[in-house]
Amino acid sequence: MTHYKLTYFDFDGGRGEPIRIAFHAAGIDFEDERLSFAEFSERRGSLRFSALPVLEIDGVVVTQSNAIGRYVGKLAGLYPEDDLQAMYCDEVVGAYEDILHHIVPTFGLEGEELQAAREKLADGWLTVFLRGLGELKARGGDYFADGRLTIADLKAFVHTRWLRSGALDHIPVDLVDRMAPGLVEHQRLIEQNPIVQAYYASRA
Ligand SMILES: N[C@@H](CCC(=O)N[C@@H](CS)C(=O)NCC(=O)O)C(=O)O
Repeated sequence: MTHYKLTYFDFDGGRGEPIRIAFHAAGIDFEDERLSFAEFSERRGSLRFSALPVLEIDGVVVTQSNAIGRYVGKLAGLYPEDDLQAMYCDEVVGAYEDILHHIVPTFGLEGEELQAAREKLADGWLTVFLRGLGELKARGGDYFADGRLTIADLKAFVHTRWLRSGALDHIPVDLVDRMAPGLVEHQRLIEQNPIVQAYYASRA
C-alpha cells in the first residue's frame, strides 16, 4: 500500500490543512506529521525549499501546497474534471496564495511597526483580495466551482476561519464580514459539510 506522509506545522490551518481534509475525504490513511516551530527550524535546512508542507509518497518528496492539494483533491474527487471549472477552482487557490504573500512579511514585526503594517494590509491588499474573492464566490453560487465542494472551498474555508479568528493582531475580526459577506456564508456552509465535519470529528 502506498505510504503518504504529510509534514506541516502543528495547527489546524494554513497551507497544510486543506490537504489534510482532502486526504481524509479520500479515505486515504496518511501519516500526519506535525512539527513545532522549533522542530521546523532544526529541519529547515534539509527541506527542498526550506518550507512546509512537504508530502512524501513512498519516500519520494513533493513540495508546493497547491500542487499537492490538486493531486490529493483528485484522489478525493474534490477537483473538477471539467477544464473550465478546474480553472475557476485554480483561480481561487491562486488568490489565497497571493494573500499569504502579502500577509507573511508582517510576521516577525512587533509593536508599532506590526500595527502599521497590518493596518496598511487590512485597508490595502486584504481588502482588494477579499472583495475579489467575494466576487468569485458570487460567480460560483454556493461553491466556488463545479457547483459542489472542491479544494477551492477547503482553501477558502480554512483562510476565512483564520482571518475571522482574531489570530492576526491588528486585522479587524470583522474585515471579511464587511468586505465579503459571501465568504462568511461560505465558511458556515463548508463547516457544516459532512466531509469537513467528519474530518474534525476524527481529530476530536
Ligand atoms: N509556495 C509554497 C510556500 C511554502 C511556504 O512558504 N510555507 C510556509 C508555511 S505555510 C513556511 O514553511 N514558512 C516557514 C518559513 O518560511 O520560514 C507552497 O505553497 O507550499
